[in-house]
Amino acid sequence: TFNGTWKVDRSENYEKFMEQMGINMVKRKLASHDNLKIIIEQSGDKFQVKESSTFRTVEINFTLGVSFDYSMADGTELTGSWALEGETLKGTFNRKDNGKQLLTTRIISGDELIQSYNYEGVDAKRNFQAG
Ligand code: MYR
Repeated sequence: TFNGTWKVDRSENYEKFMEQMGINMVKRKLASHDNLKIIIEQSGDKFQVKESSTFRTVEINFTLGVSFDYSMADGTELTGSWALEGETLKGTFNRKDNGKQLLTTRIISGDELIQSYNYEGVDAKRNFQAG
């Protein structure tokens, strides 16, 4: 289950990923220490995600397989959906400004939640711990 409170512990290649996303250096520096916390509550195919960070607090509600809009902390807008494939949540999103695809996954591995990100050939990963 993905349910729980997850706090980011460490990131791999996240700055390169943000750079590929076109996020400027000042914002990248801030975002690499964003203390991101997500609280996930799944019930059936419906998810509620409460996201909080040094930037903002937002609540996102979505249903597996159903497209929704999501604004990134810097205002970049995405549209897309999550699907469950086996034990892996797979997110397929497109930027509204340029149509390019952002792929992301969430898996539980041991006591961590690992989220991967891919945009235009650059992969990154963030590991979250229960907290
Ligand atoms: C959620 O399930 O948390 C809401 C939907 C998330 C959409 C995809 C998240 C990608 C976030 C990318 C952050 C990028 C910083 C450059």
